[in-house]
Amino acid sequence: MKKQSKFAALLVLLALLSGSLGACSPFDVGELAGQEDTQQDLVTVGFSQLGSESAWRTANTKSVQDALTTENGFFLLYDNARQLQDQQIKDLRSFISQRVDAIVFCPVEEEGWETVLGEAYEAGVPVIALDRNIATKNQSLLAAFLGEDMRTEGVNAGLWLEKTLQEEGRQDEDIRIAVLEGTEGSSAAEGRSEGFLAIASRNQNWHFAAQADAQFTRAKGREVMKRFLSEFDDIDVVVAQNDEMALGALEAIESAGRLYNEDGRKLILISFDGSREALEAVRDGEIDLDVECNPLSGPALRELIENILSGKSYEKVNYLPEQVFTRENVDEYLDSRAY
Ligand code: GZL
Repeated sequence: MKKQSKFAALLVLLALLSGSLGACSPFDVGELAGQEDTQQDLVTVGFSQLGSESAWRTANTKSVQDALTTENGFFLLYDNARQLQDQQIKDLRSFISQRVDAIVFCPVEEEGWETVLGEAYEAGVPVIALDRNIATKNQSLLAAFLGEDMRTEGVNAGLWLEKTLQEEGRQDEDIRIAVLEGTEGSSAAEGRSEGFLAIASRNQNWHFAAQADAQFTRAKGREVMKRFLSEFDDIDVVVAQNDEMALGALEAIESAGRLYNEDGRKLILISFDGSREALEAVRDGEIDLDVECNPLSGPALRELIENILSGKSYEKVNYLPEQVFTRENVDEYLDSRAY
């Protein structure tokens, strides 16, 4: 498309320079011209990924890269912002200056995007929020959202715990809950907390003994859980807002010998994502519930971009299918787990 002519011209110029400097150019101008032609047929997408903090994130990045290939008609510019919102804002400005056809980003936090998204809007570049969403009143700043319904994930975790405690006859027992929260200000952490709280608030016997940001990482999950265990000797439930933190917490719990209390009652461990490694812990009776959060959004993202750019109708808000995993159903899904 029009935007690639500038990029292709640069390629031709570089090739001519390398030719005139006597360097052996890896391709002649003719070949480049061919590349220039194909370059112009590709849809250029700028993709700002928030980081690589979890198996979930790695699978999400791969899903996008596998869908937005040159064979599928895309030229993908990719950047990993390493959990830094300032870097993501720089990424978006760089994509705008390169006049890409569309921008996709996984916003590391909900707030702080109005200015740069306003610049994209003025430049006529549609922006899709992927995976996580932003908190803005001006919904025209985003062409669309494609991701997961984090609040429903939190509600599903709360409903499962409520049902499980009732089945165990513990609906009136004091239940002490520790929460390992994801990145502060992220829609994933906010949504899961809000959904779980909606159920917790109707169970007066549930008490939040401790909660802390463990940044969606295994190391922080282990570190924070170790601290919780040293401060509290009566935690009944741990809610980890992703598998990495749950697996880190499990290491700390098991090394402290606290997976079962002195009465032989198991500490209930709830997680989110549904990664293979965590589902193996569900199968082994260590994690009790894993609420799926689907990272494989590449194919749906490709269709959404094509619809936006071709003027076809499309949904502004798009959720991926998700379910919950327990010991009762995990075996039928474990082997086919893509991540
Ligand atoms: C959720 C996603 C979260 C995952 C974590 O959609 O943003 O970020 O639950 C990841 O594993 O770090």
